[in-house]
Amino acid sequence: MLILTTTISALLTAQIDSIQTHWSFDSIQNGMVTENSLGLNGEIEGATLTQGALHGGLYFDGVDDVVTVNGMNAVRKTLGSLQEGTLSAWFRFDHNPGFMDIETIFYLGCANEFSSYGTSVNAFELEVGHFSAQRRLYWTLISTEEEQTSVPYCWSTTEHLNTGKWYHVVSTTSQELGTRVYLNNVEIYDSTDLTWNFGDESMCRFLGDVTDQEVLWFGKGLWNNMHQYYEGAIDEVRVWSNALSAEEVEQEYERVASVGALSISPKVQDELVVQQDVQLYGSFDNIVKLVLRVNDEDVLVQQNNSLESNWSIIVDANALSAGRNEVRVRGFNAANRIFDDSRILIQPDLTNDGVVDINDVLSLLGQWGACDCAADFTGNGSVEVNDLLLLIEAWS
Ligand SMILES: [Ca+2]
Ligand SMILES: [Ca+2]
Ligand SMILES: [Ca+2]
Repeated sequence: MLILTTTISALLTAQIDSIQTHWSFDSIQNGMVTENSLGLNGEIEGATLTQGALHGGLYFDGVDDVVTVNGMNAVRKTLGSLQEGTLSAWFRFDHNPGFMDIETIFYLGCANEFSSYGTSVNAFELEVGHFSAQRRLYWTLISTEEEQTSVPYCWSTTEHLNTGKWYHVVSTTSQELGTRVYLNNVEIYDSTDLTWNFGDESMCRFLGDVTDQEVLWFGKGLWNNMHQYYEGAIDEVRVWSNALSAEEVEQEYERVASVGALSISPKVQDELVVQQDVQLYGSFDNIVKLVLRVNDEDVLVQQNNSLESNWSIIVDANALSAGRNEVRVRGFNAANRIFDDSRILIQPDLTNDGVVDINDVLSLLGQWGACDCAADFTGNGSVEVNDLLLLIEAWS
């Protein structure tokens, strides 16, 4: 036990020492997002606070929103000098890039100079899209020496990613191990899920390889001879000065993926007799998507952008069958983990004609006795006097 504890604390210490920067995007203060380890704070233009992968994140509108890191001298002396390291980010892009269209998550490079291909002349950029690449994710180093633009290093995902969905990407690079890429905590390899467009996995290239470090942006990049803006959300961007191990990548993933909670308010009874639409409500934490499920079928799916700790949702009476319905409210976090709670909603209108009357009583009497049927409102396996009492109480 002692050895284990010592090992864990040694690992933690090693990890903390290696952290360079962390943009949590948890809050915006005076138009700025703070970066606590090196003070590489970002100036917000347009981007707004939204529910991110871990608590607050930034939403970019795809028109003119960007975050620009202040203090490029500090950037150049720290991140900009790294020859080895790790980049990690959570993102959700909401726009499917067209031809010569990109969605840039992270950009370090020149501010306004274009190559003959219409790209930046000098940059390291993490983006979705490319020439006609559509929804593939790229991590690309573009380098121009005098007249010659070259791309020494560029990987992309082989598969297209999806709009409206959160992803976690990590790219590590070191002289010893070359480059390793993880998507949602799964290492992806060349020739199956990863494509090396330029360079290969044995190569080590990092931010120190960008020769022209004029700007560090989130949500903006250079492509097609213009500035291009990101539409969607970005959160928890981190850069380390060393290549994280697979275990450390997992820790970073779990730091976000393990967080979430959802419950229906204890004020809502366990079993409710309902004839009309009913509002369920409760509290939650770190939920990006809410799903209302009635009897194992999803009847409502909605993205959550709110950072409030309370939620509410209307259950449409038409979604309920006669008798007992299991109504489950499921919250998904950015890693697609589910946090949920449920109630039983009892619809007493057995004849499904919008009123509870003598016909429902007759229907109930017709199912009297042991049965697994709609009229067993109490769910005890038989239709008897308690079920009749519930029906009479709901008489309209
Ligand atoms: Ca965050
Ligand atoms: Ca009826
Ligand atoms: Ca019963």
